[in-house]
Amino acid sequence: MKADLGTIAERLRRAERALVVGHVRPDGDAIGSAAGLALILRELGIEAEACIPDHIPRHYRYIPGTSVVKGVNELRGQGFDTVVVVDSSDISRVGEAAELFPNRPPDVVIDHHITNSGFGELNFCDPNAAATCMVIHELGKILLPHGYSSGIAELLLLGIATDTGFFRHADVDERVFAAAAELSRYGARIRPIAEAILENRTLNTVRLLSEMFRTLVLEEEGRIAYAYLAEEHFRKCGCEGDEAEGFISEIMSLRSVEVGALLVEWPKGEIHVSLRSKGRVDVSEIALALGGGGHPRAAGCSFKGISLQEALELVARELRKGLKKGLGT
Ligand SMILES: [Mn+2]
Repeated sequence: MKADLGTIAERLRRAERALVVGHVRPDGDAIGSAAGLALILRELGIEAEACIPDHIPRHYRYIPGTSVVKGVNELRGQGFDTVVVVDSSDISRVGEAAELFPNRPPDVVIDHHITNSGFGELNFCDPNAAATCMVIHELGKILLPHGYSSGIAELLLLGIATDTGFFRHADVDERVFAAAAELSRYGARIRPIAEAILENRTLNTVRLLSEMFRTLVLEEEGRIAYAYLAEEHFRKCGCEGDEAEGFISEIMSLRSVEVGALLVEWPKGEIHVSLRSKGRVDVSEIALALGGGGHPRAAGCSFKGISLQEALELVARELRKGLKKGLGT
């Protein structure tokens, strides 16, 4: 059932051992909201763990508070009386972490994806929130009215900064700046976050980026752009799959582009697609048509068992349809 943050705060205060879970292929918002909420609960004297059910890209580890996050295997066999799932639109997003709370729904779901299915006992989803960390901050103010540590504040700022493309996206409004100001007052610093996320590429990663641009295709006077990275590109450059993170925004940095896609084949046999729009095209619809999901300006989907070439054709076709619809032609 739907619940307000006051009801959720009441429920969380009754927890003794809590688990906070983010999603597979984690981003800054998943990591920041899982780790941030777990640490807020610890400040309340609750035994709380944060779980990310997947590999955490190396650059997030530069933010000190992320060290609290554990993998699924480290948490097996432990009982939790309260399970919270954050930043995930449906239960499949938590991957193997679902094995930590078998045969029951999570007690609380906190999210900002418009497609959230409401799979918890208590659900709070605010599609107008620029990040799940925005919601965690509101909840944190209810749970800890006298404020919380700079470490927690920095984790929440990480999620807000990364989900808004460092305060660039259209959903950056007064609420976002007000939250950032409050977190800053609690001691959060944007500089270490910017350094960890934006200024942390290795030379190999930059070489991988130039490989990506070699595969770039532009259509419709450059309004559609898509590129790919095959597993061979990663091997050739000595890179891991997560090192292509943020590359989609390099495609979107092209002036002409309205809608863009990046297909990443990693590991071999899996293709992960990032979709972005500057506003006129709704990429959540494109993602949905391809079996994925997300937001109107940032979405994604995955393929298994088809070739990169086949995936490129499927994606290109939906991009063309999406552009037509978006331009009203
Ligand atoms: Mn998010």
